[in-house]
Amino acid sequence: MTLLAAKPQKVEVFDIRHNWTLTEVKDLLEKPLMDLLWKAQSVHRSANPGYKVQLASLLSVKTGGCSEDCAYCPQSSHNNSEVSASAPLNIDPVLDRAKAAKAAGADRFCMGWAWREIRDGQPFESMLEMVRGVRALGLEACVTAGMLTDNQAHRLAEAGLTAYNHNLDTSPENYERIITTRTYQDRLETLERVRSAGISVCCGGIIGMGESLTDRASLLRVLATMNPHPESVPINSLVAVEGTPLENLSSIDPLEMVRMVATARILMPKSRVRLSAGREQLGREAQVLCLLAGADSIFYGDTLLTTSNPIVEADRELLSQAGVQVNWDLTKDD
Ligand code: SAM
Ligand code: DTB
Ligand code: SF4
Repeated sequence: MTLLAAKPQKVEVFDIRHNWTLTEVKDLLEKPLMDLLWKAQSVHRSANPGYKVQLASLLSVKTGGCSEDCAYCPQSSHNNSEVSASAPLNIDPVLDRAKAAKAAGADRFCMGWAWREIRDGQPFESMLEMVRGVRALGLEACVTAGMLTDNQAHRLAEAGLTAYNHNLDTSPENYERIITTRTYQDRLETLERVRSAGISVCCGGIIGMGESLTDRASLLRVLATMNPHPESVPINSLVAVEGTPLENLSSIDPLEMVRMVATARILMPKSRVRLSAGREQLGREAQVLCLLAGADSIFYGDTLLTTSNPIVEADRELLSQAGVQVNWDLTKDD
């Protein structure tokens, strides 16, 4: 008779919860850093084994001249940055950029329009064509273009759109200090339309805009009490652009980014937590700590929308030094 050794039970160290309280989130954000990192690591390794990092490339299809008054944004016509309104890119140049992103190893191609909302008409038809083209290349496609209608969301879904990015940016309490031309509720309703159309939700925010720790906790609580959680959660730190009302804010302490990422990972174990704008200010070691804390996606490519991002060679080196896998065999399907 052969005795079989008892199979070790896999211990799950995470819960998918949608009832996080503000106090719980604040307690996580304020934990001793070593304890926070340990917890985030345990959750991440258990929920997403394999340390795979998704590479998302960004392209601004329609730049500048936006009617919203987002205080951080160089593309708002209310601000006096050097970014001016330009005509949208045509379909072919966008698809050429998508091909180049694929050749450089990107998994997802994200396209941005500096619009308050999508309007029906030729630019929207072109957006649909771009989505179909990106998908035909075998890349995930993401669009960020402001508010949309149910019908537009369904048409984007039909075109094969993988995800729609629409950020909450900050807490409900801090929101009116940052944007006055649309409400938090408008944003939540846009996200609901995206979700109902069967498109993955990409939703996160920005730190370093003068918000309190409670504001950061409150933003994370709104995200983590969504059911389901957003499939992607971009965590940006403010890129303070000259000519915007926030131009004089100083950079955050990089460890605050680490804390934000770690807390997002614990709250939303299976979401992709994307280390987004502001990586140039973070430095190599802080970025590695963010990966350790559970960041499993980055924006990859020399530019974000209108500002710069680390060059791809530097990112390749960073990821290889960190020993994480980039993502040609991704198993997540967000
Ligand atoms: N107009 C669309 C919208 O607002 O949804 C799409 C483009 S908008 C530029 C996308 C997101 O980029 C914003 O919601 C914000 O979170 C982020 N963002 C814009 N400017 C930024 C900055 N200077 N620093 C950090 N994040 C920024
Ligand atoms: C997100 O959360 N960050 C990206 C993407 N989604 C669209 C945009 C960052 C923009 C940073 C400022 C700029 O380059 O204009
Ligand atoms: Fe317009 Fe989006 Fe910039 Fe706000 S963040 S000003 S909506 S482009």
